[in-house]
Amino acid sequence: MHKSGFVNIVGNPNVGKSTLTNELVGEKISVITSKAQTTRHRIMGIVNTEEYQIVYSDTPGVLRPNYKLQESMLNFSESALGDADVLLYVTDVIEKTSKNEEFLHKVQHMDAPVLLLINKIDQTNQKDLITLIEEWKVLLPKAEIYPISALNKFNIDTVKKRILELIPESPPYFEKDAMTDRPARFFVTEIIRGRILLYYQKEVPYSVEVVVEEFKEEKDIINIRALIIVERDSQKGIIIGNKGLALKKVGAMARKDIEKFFDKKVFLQMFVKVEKDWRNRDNILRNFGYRL
Ligand code: GDP
Ligand code: K
Ligand code: MG
Repeated sequence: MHKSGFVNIVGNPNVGKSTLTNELVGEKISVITSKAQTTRHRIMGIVNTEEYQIVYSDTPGVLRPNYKLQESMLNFSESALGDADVLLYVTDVIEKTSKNEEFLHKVQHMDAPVLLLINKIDQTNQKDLITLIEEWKVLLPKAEIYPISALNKFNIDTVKKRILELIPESPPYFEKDAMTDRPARFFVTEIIRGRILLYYQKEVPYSVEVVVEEFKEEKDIINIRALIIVERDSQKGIIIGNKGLALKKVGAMARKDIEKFFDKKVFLQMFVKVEKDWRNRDNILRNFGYRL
């Protein structure tokens, strides 16, 4: 008997969805930062054993769209409700109870089992946690509730065990040696974007998209050429920085991350280009892989 299923991870920005995904998958497939909107796509990570194949999907945080880009991000989250065999709704002790009632309503009325994971319990005390659990029982009565700490790996094994019980008998959906549905280039863009989010202040990093123009793997080195797309000339200046110093620093950090990810030496070149108002332009968003 072989089990196989889709386990989809949704919730508000910054509650720890990507940290949890990496913990469940056992690989760093999703970029984690303390900034909201780090994850823009739906990213799958696949766990294989002889007996089962679990396909985890990390999604962008559920937020009210201000840009076409954010509409697409919300689409990724809503589509994750549709094809889940198990839904992991992640919240944390900081956001208390969720603000997005519309999304919660959809979660409450879906067919698949829902595990409500209250993350970051390292940041609270038992009394507050119990109060929070009581509030969630009212908001999502159908969900099973698990307090966890993705960062400290607390209670993750319990959640894994429960997931395994819940996924159905089924042949595998992907090759048994697949680790993700994403090509190598995708991880490069995500890693660079993660570094940009951490390095620059305020709005600038959110108006950035990264395109990998070249990814050439040779015996001892991977040659990568990446384009950083911004919306305005002023942003281009900020990204590059005085005498190119900012871009150099970000490039060095991103290169190290990429080397770690692929376990190989990397030569990384980065260029900056202005595409006016790309976050609102359909054709550009499509080219970047967003579904509209
Ligand atoms: P996402 O936006 O929901 O994907 O959240 P991330 O996984 O990117 O995490 C957002 C921030 O929360 C990061 O700074 C994480 O290190 C932090 N974080 C995630 N899990 C925990 C946890 O269990 N405890 C604490 N204290 N911080 C956490
Ligand atoms: K985040
Ligand atoms: Mg994320």
